[in-house]
Amino acid sequence: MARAAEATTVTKGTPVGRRVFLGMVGLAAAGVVFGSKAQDWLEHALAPITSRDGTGLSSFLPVGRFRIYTVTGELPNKSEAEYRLKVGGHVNQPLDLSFADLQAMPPTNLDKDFQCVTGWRVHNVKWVGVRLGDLLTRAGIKPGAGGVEFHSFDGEYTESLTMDQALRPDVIVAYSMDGKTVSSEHGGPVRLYVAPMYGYKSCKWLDGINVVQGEPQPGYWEVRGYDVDGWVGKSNGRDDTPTS
Ligand SMILES: Nc1nc2c(c(=O)[nH]1)N[C@H]1C(S)=C(S)[C@@H](COP(=O)(O)O)O[C@H]1N2
Ligand SMILES: [Mo]
Repeated sequence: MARAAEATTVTKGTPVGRRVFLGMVGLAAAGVVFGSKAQDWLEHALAPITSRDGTGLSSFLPVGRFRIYTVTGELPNKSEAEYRLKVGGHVNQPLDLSFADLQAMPPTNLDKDFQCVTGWRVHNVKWVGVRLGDLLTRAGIKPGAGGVEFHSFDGEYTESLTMDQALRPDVIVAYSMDGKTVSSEHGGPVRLYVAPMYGYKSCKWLDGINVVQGEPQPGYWEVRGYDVDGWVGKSNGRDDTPTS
């Protein structure tokens, strides 16, 4: 049962790190001084430390639309200027791309839902990015490539897709969300967005794409019991209506 799997993984979640927590307490004080705008931001920022669920930390407070998850307890931060994305492994031409390089490629827009396996869903998020398939084509997939592994600059999170999944038109390397560069809390400046699958497939703070021969390694939550094929409505024992 999905419930049992979630209950098991809860104990393995990592709370927000002490450093981040203390930083937010400092900002709480600032919120008192600077008024409601800072306070709004703060509620949003503090929300992740208020509770935990199956794939991360979440909140009983209204936190706007998304819950912010980070398995390391940190929110890594990279500017657009310092950001790099490496595409390598079983390819003809490894790539080392800047944020501007990504923006110079043909953009793909997806207006779609974002659904976490723990049950929350955000409707109609406006994503812009580069098709993962376009990046892989640019790098040149060598014969025998079976899948793709993703790495995060949080140093811990990983994900994977089969090659068939990776080449779908609704899988993008996203640099914009709801009209702005993907924010640090949402895994920016660049994250993966796998529209047809649960949120855990959408690796935040993406900095590496590794094409492998044969089967890719299962990702962070997959070694902890979640399905590798994370289709919305058709995995993890859930019966959600899939994203349109
Ligand atoms: N690097 C990293 N990526 C991650 C996660 C994470 O903890 N770390 N959590 C995953 C899960 S379970 C979900 S539901 C989404 C949450 O995205 P959000 O924090 O932007 O709401 O990110 C996914 N990608
Ligand atoms: Mo999730």
